[in-house]
Amino acid sequence: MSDIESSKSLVNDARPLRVDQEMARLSQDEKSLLVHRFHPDYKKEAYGTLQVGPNKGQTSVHEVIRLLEGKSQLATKTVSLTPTHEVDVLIVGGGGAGSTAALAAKAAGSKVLMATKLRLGDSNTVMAEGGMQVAVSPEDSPVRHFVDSFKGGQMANDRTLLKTLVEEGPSVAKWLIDNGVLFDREEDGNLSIRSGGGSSLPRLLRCKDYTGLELMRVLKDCVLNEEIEVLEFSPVLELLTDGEGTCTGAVLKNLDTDQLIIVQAKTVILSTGGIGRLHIQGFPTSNHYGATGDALSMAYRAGAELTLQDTFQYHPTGSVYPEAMAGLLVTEAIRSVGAHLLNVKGERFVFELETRDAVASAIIRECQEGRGVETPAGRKGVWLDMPLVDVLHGEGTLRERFPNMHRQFSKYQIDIEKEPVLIYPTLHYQNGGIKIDVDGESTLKNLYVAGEASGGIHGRNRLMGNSLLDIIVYGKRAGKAASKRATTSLSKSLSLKHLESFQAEQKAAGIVPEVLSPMLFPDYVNKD
Ligand code: MEZ
Repeated sequence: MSDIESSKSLVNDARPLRVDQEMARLSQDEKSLLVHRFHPDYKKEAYGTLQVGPNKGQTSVHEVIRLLEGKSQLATKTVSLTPTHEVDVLIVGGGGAGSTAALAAKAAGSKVLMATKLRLGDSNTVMAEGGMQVAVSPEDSPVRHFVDSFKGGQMANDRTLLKTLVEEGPSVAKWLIDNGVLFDREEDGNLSIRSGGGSSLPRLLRCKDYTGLELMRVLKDCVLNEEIEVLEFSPVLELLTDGEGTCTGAVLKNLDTDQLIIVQAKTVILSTGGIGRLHIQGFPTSNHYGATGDALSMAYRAGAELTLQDTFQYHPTGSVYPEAMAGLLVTEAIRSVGAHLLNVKGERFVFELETRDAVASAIIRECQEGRGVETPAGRKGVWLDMPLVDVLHGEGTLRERFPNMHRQFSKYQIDIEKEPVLIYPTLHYQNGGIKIDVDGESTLKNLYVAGEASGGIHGRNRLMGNSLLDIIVYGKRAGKAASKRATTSLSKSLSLKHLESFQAEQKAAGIVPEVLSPMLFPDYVNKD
């Protein structure tokens, strides 16, 4: 029997003995020690210092620095800035945050244009599985939600942003339900809620294991029903400013024709999602192909400050086997209903619902210290014992509650009802991003940001389910505020002066850009 098969047998054989096994929780000191030793955010050699721009002198990982200090897609082009579109609010990004912002801006009376790199809905939102945190149960409260998220975020969260997030949770959940989102319900009709890592009470609303897909189904319908104009396959290459610190529009590219599109906008909302496809420190990712951090580089060049740009979330349970599924998300919700994590000897080594930074660190520790399992492709991982869920909750539970997981693995002849799967942390989320205020406005006037591209809400470690909440709460706030500002905004001149200044700063610092930014697609994508 191969090593992998004999290790799997240890997990299968000991399953009945583990049913009632208690696992000690980490003390705050133990957790801090573990994270500082093993979490990728603390790997010094992965980090460098920004030499130009609003965050000059601060650190981030080399991949993000390369992007921020990259070469503009317009660097060698002479661009005519005569507008082809004139709108009140331009929304960049077609996922959950962008769609919500567009709906809010339209409802507030603005002329809205959405532009998206791929198609409406192609985004990380549709890949969100496990749920959305909202304090709706009688025992719960926004205060409790705040405390859990603040502790989870290593107390680095912007308190005002977080307070607003948790307080507006119940009303946005109602808005989603009113618009048609089918959250799971109990037999008595009440909303069904589940636990997540780092939460003191069950607080997750969910739609089986495809919550984001269900949200996006409804949001997309709403955008289409409202007849909001959407330019698909039209990424933004550069923002436009009046040259005096106010955003006035953007330069887009039609991917079919390669033609540039010039949009004059009274306000712009960036909602282009995260950076998973930068594969920071060589990690695989759970993210969508479009997650190349586009907003970060264009906003940075235009003068918007970033915050917490040095911290990333490595979701503890990314698939590592089969190779074709490397990086794919195995939802935390499976651990929240009892699945165990086990090393090569079939031993549990961490309480599975510690915060993600701690669980990911513990898995990395097991693998670094020789207690991981090696896949045929040479990756390391540990077991996630999914069949235990059916033992704990009754046969058929996995199939009923996690149809997406069941289908994904069965494509490769892996039956999650019968055998454990191999997992390892996968790059999942940028904890930081473009600094915003409570209306989503960045430090560049008239430039708003919503969703994962923004930073501050989640501190140094986001709790499960807070990102689906974030995209709706801050999508709405940014849409509303950008629409209001559009009624008073007078700035109309369109220039790329900020880009020229940034390039001059790069030259003075001796930077030779290594990559095109925004990069738009990872370099391994077949663009045909
Ligand atoms: O918020 C998330 O990242 C999430 C719900 C992920 C998951 O494990 O399902």
